[in-house]
Amino acid sequence: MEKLKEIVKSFVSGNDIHVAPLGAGHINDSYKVSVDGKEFVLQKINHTIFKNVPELQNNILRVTSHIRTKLKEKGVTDIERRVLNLIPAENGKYYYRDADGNYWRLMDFIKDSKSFDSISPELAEKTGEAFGEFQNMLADMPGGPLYEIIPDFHNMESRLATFRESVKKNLAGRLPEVQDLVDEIEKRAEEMCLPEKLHREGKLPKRTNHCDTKVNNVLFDSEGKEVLCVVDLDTVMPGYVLSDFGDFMRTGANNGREDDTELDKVSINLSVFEAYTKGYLRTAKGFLTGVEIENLALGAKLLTYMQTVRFLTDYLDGDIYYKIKSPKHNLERSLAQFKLLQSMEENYSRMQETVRNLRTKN
Ligand code: GN1
Ligand code: MG
Repeated sequence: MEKLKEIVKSFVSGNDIHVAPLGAGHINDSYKVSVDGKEFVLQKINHTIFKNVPELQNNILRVTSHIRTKLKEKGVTDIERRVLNLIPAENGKYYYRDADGNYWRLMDFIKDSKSFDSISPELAEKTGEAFGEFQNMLADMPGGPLYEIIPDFHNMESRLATFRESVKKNLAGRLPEVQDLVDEIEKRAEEMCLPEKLHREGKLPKRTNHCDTKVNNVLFDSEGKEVLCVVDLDTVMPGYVLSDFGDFMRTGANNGREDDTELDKVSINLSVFEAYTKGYLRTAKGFLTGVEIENLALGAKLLTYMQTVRFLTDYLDGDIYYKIKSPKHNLERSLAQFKLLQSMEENYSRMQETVRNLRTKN
């Protein structure tokens, strides 16, 4: 803890410094800090995943500065609770590199807030509204596209290319066991690469995406009623809006768990789908193009398919990317995601109809 206090001092000066572990993130290590009574969050940035920390911090700085400008224009008064605030280090940079080569950042702690790990239609609607407003505020961010912090992160063509390499190499010798699933993936490959094709044809734009649109990345006030702000901005980068929409549906509109082995429990929750779409379109409709709206439901299938492919790739590679809790965990995850995909396929016309209906209402 003494070492951590020294790191804190490279950002802010003070006498009475306290540091305690915070939360249970899988990627970065977080601490709650208090300096002479003022509260902060200190994070050690995982630079194995986020290889270019200066660009990472610059992305976050651009996004938060632009949102702050927008909030001021709207006359919002409690701005410090509505957007993350990075604190510069004494060297003027928004990160600090310690003697061991670790990267650190400090931001203000948002008081009296909470996040949710489970979902209801009511919560889904508010979450949709929050992510829609997030994209809406960033739609006119100056300075060109953000740095692509994980290249081709949600690019299906490139995910399939990696997957096919893994099938070919069959490093862990698991191919025979999963051949049926490989075939199912290949059957859908063309449909799932449609967004990349539309983009090349100039019909589908890239915008600023959040790229981790889980419900627990939205902070609510302490009563859980009102949205305060969107957090976890590490993966903000250029992408298709259908990706952010789809990743919420993949994680939030599932009646089962991401790695459920009881596949009967895994299916699309259409009430959550509808509620999120309603909230999302309310705030995002103003800037979305027709093609973007028409492909939202495809985004739900696409992100679920992508995750089926990513988990299976890791299983074929011998479990090198995702942490696993049992030897077949990646296969179980992949099968559960595939089950969710099948359920979305069965309900696809209803999902599309929901989007179409809500597009004209609100
Ligand atoms: C990873 O660690 P977490 O849950 O925030 C992954 C996402 C996947 C998700 C699947 C940087 O996110 O893309 O959808 O696992 N993040 C990265 O559970 O690869
Ligand atoms: Mg995350």
